[in-house]
Amino acid sequence: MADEFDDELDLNTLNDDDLIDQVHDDLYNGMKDEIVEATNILLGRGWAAERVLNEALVEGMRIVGVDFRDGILFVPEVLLAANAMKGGMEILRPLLAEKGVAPIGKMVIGTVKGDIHDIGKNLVAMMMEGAGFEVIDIGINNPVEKYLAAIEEHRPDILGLSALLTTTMPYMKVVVDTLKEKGLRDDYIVLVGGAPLNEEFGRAVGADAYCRDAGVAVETAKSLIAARRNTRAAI
Ligand code: B1M
Repeated sequence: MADEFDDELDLNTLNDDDLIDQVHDDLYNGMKDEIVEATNILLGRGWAAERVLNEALVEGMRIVGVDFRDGILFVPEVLLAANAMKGGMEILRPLLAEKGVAPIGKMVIGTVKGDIHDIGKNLVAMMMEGAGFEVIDIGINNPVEKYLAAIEEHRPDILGLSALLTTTMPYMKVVVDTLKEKGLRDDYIVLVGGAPLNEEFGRAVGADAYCRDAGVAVETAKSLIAARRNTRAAI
């Protein structure tokens, strides 16, 4: 009698190209155990951690991000994909740290004072990590002092602010204005997001950009960091 597990795909039997395609599919479907297994197989075949990260995991999450942006995937699926990605990242992180592979950028992110919503922020943090950023998540209900302490400690490229309430979103301006008062505003790319915000609000509080969702946050972060580095290189 055929065992029900006979039909399961043995990832070890796939060649590298097929295994990478499978990783993209498994990420898309939020299959954490398979991602962990494939990550270990690729490393076992002599792939460098950075190559596994970029070709397997980051590329897979890029596809997830595109379909999330286009309304093909929804929040629960993206959370599952991000969770699966984390499984692979847990294996790769110490290897990448050993080799000193630089993240493509660093972000401090937190929900503003008075606001305890964190599902969207967590999703942004996970997608940013998936895209190769180092993310320092300072949690919820953050007064401006918490943001200041975090940027002083971690020196990020990006400060991300999240708010879900119409009563807390104005606090983003307090944070940006405090950065200005302290002469720190131009040291950081400030990105804001949250369901009640829009482009106009982002401009009004003095952010560099409003991000409609986690996919947009990743793309915006990448392009603003690249633009900033090009400007610095030209000076
Ligand atoms: Co609250 N809540 N809630 N809530 N809650 C809303 C936001 C609300 C719209 C519900 C409603 O009335 N229809 C309403 C706000 C109304 C308003 O302000 N006009 C509301 C309210 C009123 C409240 C309380 C005041 C209720 C009460 O106690 N009377 C209270 C406030 C507590 C507080 O914060 N002080 C409250 C509490 C809660 C729970 C604790 C029960 C829970 C939060 C659990 C948690 O987060 N751990 C909760 C929830 C779950 C919601 C809803 C249902 C869902 C929010 C969510 O997680 N969405 C929400 C109604 C709704 O939005 N449908 C609601 C999914 C998430 C993935 O989307 O957060 O928008 P979102 O994030 C997106 C983008 O916005 C963007 O990317 C994310 C991913 O694509 N984004 C960023 C977000 N942050 C970003 C940061 C960036 C970039 C992009 O930085 C770079």
